[in-house]
Amino acid sequence: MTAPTPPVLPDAATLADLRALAERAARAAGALVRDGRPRQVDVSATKTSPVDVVTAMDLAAEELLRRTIAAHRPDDGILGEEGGLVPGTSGVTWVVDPIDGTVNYLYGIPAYAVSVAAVVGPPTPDEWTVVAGAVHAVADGRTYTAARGAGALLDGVPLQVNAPAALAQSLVGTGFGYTADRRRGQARVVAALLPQVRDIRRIGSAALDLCTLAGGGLDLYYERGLQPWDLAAASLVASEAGALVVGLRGARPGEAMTVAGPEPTVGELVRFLEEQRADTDEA
Ligand code: LIP
Repeated sequence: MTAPTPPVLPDAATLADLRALAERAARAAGALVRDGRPRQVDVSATKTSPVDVVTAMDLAAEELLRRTIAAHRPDDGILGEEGGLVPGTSGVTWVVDPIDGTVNYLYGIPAYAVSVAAVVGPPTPDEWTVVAGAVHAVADGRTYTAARGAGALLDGVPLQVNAPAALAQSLVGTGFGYTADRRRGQARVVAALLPQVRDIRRIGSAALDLCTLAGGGLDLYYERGLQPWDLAAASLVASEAGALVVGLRGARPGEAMTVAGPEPTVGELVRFLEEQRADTDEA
């Protein structure tokens, strides 16, 4: 089987423009989410289960993201959690999550983010290359950004992951799905891991998990079940901050499993997760 042709990356100036637009759009949608949050947030709909919720603000924020991006780059495609894929003709597609951490937003827990990524190549997670992104932490107003080969920043300050610690000294972030079958398997894996690490943190937003890792607030992160929009921008922030972001058994990071952290400890976690068959819903 021939190796896939590496994508043609945009030049440095274009990457900087994409990064700036990602930040502008994420901040604009973040202001709407923050200032427009009613005292009582109502559920507009549910998706994969009664606890996988959509709010009116998810829909409004995604619409603002789409308008902001289209105003500056009308030929680009846009894939959003709520509105799906609107293909483009430029070779650039935007992958957006209007509120990552929707349950936290619903409950008023200050850990939710707007995620905006620019990818090149086919608009499918197994084939695209993330080239720029921004994750805006709505509650504290901070914004993580990255461009491929140009580093990761938090409000303009460079980010660097922690030096690798032994697994037993590592603070590990993770998350859990919305269905009982998936959570049963995830409970099995986290129960086996917990005695072997410093501690576990469950922030409730994959985008903030990966950005927290990028800034040294976590040593490692893993999660099964991430959607492309949860992962796209923050995976670039983490990798540009020095993390390896992978799947299991040589796979790309994605829905089956995403693991992130510095070498060599991330390799220890990958081997543990492979032994636990953590990329299945086996109880
Ligand atoms: C969330 C993820 C989080 C995961 C939650 C949920 P959402 O995305 O960011 O890591 O543990 O179950 O999937 O649904 O808030 O966009």
